[in-house]
Amino acid sequence: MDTFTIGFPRMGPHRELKFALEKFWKGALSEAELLAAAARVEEEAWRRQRAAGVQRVGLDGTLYDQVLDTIAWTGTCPPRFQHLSGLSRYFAMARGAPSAPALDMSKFFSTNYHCLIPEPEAAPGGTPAAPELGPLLERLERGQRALGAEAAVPMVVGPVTFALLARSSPLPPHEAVARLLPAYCLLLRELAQRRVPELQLHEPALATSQAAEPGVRQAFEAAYAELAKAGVPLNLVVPYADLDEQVYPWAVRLPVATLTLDFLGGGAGDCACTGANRTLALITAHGFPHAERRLGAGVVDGRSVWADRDGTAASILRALLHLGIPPSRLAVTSSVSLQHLPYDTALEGTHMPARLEGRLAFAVQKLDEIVAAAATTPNGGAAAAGGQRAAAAEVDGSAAAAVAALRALGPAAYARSLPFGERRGLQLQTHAFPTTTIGSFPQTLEVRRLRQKLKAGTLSRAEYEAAVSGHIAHCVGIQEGLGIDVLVHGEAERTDMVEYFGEKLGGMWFSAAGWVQSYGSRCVRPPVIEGDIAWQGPMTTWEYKVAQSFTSRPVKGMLTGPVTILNWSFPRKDVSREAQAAQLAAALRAEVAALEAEGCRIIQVDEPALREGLPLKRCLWAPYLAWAVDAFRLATAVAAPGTQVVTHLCYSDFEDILPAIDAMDADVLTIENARSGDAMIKALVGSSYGRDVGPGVYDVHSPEVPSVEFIRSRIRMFMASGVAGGRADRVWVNPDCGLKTRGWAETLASLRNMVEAAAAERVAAAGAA
Ligand code: THG
Ligand code: ZN
Repeated sequence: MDTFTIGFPRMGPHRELKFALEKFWKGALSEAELLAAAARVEEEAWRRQRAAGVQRVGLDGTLYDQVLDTIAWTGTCPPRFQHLSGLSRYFAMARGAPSAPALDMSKFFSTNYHCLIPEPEAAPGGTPAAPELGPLLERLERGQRALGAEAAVPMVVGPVTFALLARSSPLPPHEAVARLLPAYCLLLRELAQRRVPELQLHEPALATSQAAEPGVRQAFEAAYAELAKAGVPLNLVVPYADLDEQVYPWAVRLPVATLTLDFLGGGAGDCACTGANRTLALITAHGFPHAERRLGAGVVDGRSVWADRDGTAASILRALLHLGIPPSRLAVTSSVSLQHLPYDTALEGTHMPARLEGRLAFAVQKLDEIVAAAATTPNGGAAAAGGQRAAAAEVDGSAAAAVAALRALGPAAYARSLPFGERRGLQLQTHAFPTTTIGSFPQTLEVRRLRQKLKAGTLSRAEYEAAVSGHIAHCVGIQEGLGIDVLVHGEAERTDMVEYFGEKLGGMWFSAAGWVQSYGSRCVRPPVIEGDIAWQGPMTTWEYKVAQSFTSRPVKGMLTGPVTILNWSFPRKDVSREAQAAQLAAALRAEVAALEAEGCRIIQVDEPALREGLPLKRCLWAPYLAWAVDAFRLATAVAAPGTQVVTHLCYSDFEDILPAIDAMDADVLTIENARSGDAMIKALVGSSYGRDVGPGVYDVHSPEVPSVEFIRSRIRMFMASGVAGGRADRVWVNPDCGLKTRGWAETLASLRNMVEAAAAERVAAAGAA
């Protein structure tokens, strides 16, 4: 069996590309220096893959995002950037330029990676400009030099996925795709002259429910018929999920040389143990036309950091061999691009605890798994490194007992003791248009240094706490001075909303160097859930108490919800995600109770990642949403009826999961709103949702300070819409989230206007009443 790769971490082992990019943006690095740094990172990654024994290396690499690259090379740059050129245009599309706001960003399928959203229809006349193949061909040349022509495989986002990512397109899919085809055909003509073994076309859209729509099938069939004519062998790569039952039969007949399928992914972060992936079952039921197509078998788990010690990859390959697919027609790869994994476990050095030694596999280790799996024979071979131990034995803890204990809590644990209509009157009463913020305040260099010094041991815990108290006092004082109604402590002690809790909970491990690209130069270090989650004592009560001691106004408790912690972590493989969410929920439930015991009467539990956990297939949404909502309810229902439970959602559109949001039964829903054009307001008004709402009144990420009049117009719009039953005391006035990314000066100016606007509307409403 051959081996190939479909993507690798792009930042470099030490995030070299991140630092080069950020220097370049600051003007401290020339364009040539940036390109040289990027080339070094790419070429090191390719060489590592080849050195591991991979036969064909997908030439992954991007300065920001592969979808942005596709916008650039297909000539579909929107007109507002067309006065720019080259790299300044490229980065302007990602980051914005004066009078040319950046492209929208969105979660890439079911991952925590964000891509930019194309706007191909915005091209003048809808026709793309001339393709710009320079950077792509230059990368290919470097790849061929580094690896030899037979091992260097160019990769691009496929035309249908690219067209469907452009959500606003008014065109039917096949027309949208047809406009892009000339660019792809030109690329193929160029590649035909450059001795490439094949072109990888990544089409995750083929694994979504949308692929079952007739228009999308038509788009795929027309596009691939056209692309096949160029004579370059095509490898159609379909990561992130299995194919729909109706899609599989026609998808395997698309005229490509290799069809690469994901044998492991179902929902986000799903592991093989959930059985959600049906690729093997589809091949068993419908066969695979191996005489005409090679099967790229994505059997090494590209979404999980756990090593394949139970030999899952080999057992899938063995099953394929038994189905009669000859080894010469099988090629082994990862289920999804390895870009979603940290680079190399070896970088952890002595930070890696003995108990995890050999049990984790980051991208470099996954290469060994790919190569080892390719040695599988029908009756053996490729016993996974470490033998045939069952995955269940991999993790300590008594998961089954823990899950049983949670079940034993019974339905009462999932329901507030009074319905909203009865409990709302027992909760905080303020006045019309109460004001608050979403939680974080500016994270200055000084605050970040404090945390670093504590970690490095150059600051004692007492000194650290004294300094953090000072920051909290400052933050509370500012909010009092501004006249905000419900205060927050400002989160000076938190780096990341998941990391902070993960470090305090039992059962989670944090790598030292396990960075994963989130978007552009930004990275996250997702924790590894390695055992049963345990609440080991209060995590946030100290900060709450400090903040409350400085004010007589109510201070909100601030927690990250169970679903978000799960979705931004690497889950364990021996227990379902549902069970892990329930364990996290039980831990957060203890924290909610601890905050209440300290007198906290408003508790916010953020769930920004609720939506990204949705499986790609709509038919799998309901079970996911059921346990996700249950986890939130388990975490929060312990609150007394007089305690107000707030939740906060952002980063995506929630219109299509409103019933689930309603079922969370939070007393207040705050939502990022400014950039979504009030879509959520309209959807809420049209739904049965009847509780308090706090739509962001201004976009925190814009450098402009919103005027009082602007914010008043937002409040009037909310009231006119009839959201929250048109009750002014249930329409909260808050900014969007993300104040931690801003400076104090703009934060103060904006919040001052926000409070003034709420006060003015309050007076106006009282006058009208
Ligand atoms: N935490 C986690 N995942 C997330 C977010 C988060 N995923 C979605 C969204 N938020 C992604 N947004 C960001 C925003 C900023 C950064 C990363 C993801 C960021 N990272 C620093 C960097 O790359 O320099 C990390 C530096 C550090 O922590 O030392 O700025 O909020 N888990
Ligand atoms: Zn948010």
